Amino acid sequence: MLKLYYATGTCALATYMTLEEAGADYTAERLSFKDKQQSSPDYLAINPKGRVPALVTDRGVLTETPAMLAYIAQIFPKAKLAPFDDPFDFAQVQSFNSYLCSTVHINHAHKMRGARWATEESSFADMKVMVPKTMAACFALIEQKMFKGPWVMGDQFTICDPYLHTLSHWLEGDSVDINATPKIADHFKRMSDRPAVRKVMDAQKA
Ligand SMILES: N[C@@H](CCC(=O)N[C@@H](CS)C(=O)NCC(=O)O)C(=O)O
Repeated sequence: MLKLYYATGTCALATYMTLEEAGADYTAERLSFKDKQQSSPDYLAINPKGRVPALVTDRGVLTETPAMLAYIAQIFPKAKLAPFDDPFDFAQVQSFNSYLCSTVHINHAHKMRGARWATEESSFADMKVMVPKTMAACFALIEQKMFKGPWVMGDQFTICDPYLHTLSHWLEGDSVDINATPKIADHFKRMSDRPAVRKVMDAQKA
């Protein structure tokens, strides 16, 4: 059985929601960032990167959200979470998720994780100032150039949707008004009503 390691409010929720959408048989274990469980020897033995998500499979541990989402879509083909029959369409899915992973997520991380890139307090403060600007710019680009509607990739719900929804949750804390991007605001509402998403959000509160 699959086992997901996650933490509340993190990018790992995209994988959690995707497991639910796929109807997967899995367990989920929550780590406490407050207690720095992601850096504990036990967890580092599972994921030496010290980050969530990590997905334990019968073939070994997977990390990196875009890889995990594509894996889940492939092992649960009946859920039709990615267009594997069309190389170009699937490349667009990967392109979108790679942008979230490599650009949007990294911009957001400059608010809390400045110590990854600098040592001076003034550098941390400077990085934090940029977060509302860089996040707003990324979401404006997604809204205007990438989001097809009604789902990210058009009519078909894909692994891009839980991932976008997860990062959309960060906007308020990053002082970005989601209503400045009406298509993404509407996507956020529709995603929030999905049973899979509700289940994951409720599990976080438990
Ligand atoms: N590229 C990774 C990023 C994973 C990542 O940075 N996760 C954050 C939570 S959103 C984390 O575990 N942070 C803990 C830390 O930095 O100590 C992915 O997309 O899966």
